[in-house]
Amino acid sequence: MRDKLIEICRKFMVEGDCIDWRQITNGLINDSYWVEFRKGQKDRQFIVQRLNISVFKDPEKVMSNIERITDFIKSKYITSGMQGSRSYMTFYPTSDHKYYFLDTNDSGAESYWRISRYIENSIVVDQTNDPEIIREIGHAFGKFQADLADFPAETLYETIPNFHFTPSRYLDFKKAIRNANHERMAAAHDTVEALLELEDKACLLSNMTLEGKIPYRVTHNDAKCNNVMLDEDTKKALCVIDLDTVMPGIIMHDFGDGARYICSTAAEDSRDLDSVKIDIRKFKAYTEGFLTPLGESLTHTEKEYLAYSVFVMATELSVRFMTDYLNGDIYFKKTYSDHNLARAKCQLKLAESVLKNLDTMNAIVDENTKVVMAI
Ligand code: GN1
Ligand code: MG
Repeated sequence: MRDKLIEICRKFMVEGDCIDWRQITNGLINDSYWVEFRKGQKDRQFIVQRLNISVFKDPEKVMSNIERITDFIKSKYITSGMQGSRSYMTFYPTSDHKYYFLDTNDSGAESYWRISRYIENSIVVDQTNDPEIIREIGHAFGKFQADLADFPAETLYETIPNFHFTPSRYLDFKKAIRNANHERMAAAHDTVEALLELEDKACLLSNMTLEGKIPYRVTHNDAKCNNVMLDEDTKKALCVIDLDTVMPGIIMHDFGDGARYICSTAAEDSRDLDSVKIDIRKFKAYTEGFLTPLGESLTHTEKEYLAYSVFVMATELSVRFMTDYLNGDIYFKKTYSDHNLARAKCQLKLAESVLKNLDTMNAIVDENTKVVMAI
């Protein structure tokens, strides 16, 4: 792999010797690597990624969105005197001025590669009990939406059509149920039934967008806590990464997705289902962080359904994991055979816990929002 990484980095005009590299394993879609090069006295670190082109079918559009968004965010930081800061991503072009390199192997298979600057002295967390870190991560995603509030959302490409349109996730799910093999269907039976029961409740927000009841914003659409780089020493949030799915969306996509991941008592794929619940203390910290940059711009409807979106996003993820399990694991990376089944069960358990705690969660949202406009 090292030789391949060096070959790719040369396409992006990286000079010097590769002195270290490792694979980054917390993403479930793309292949990611950290590499370090030394030239003279200077060491430089990069993130090298191979895009999953069965998921991102048009990598040029993905990179076009990312380029425009990073430029937009960067110009805000430069205007406020923070040039060269660790607050925005930097992608490197190839010698022919493209932000990706198309590699074709001997058998004709295509890979799209890109490289970005590694943000020095930074870490990500996958799970934490520290409310300060949770608040920081919530704040980073809220600020990401606030920074892009004046970006023309309609000019972005839809890199994965219907990504968070829950009814279309249910359609895929039902197709998978029809085609599943007997053994997998038997193992999944109770969870499948429970998810089908929840369909109307889970599709509520998507249906409201069709009726024009929820405004579109530019959203990240993959607000997992490991997509926020934190300063290694201070644990302050530096930069939101993984911009492949940045598209027009609703505030609930990021709020709900981020909360279902970081405010759970357990990991996303925990098999100890009795331990899986929404953690109210974590939810409070996350909500405070997320809504500080956005709270005053929320509509009544957004405010009303923010806590509910944690249920929607956990159910949607459960449906997506279950669909993949029934399809024979063709989408998400896995580390053991029924990993997607475990993920689906865990997210369902979390969704049920959110429904039971909605009143408390709504009260926390209320404390952190001032409504100044209504639609
Ligand atoms: C995928 O690759 P990663 O971990 O950033 C997925 C998200 C899911 C997430 C679940 C493009 O994100 O939608 O929420 O796994 N990304 C895509 O952990 O499908
Ligand atoms: Mg991602």
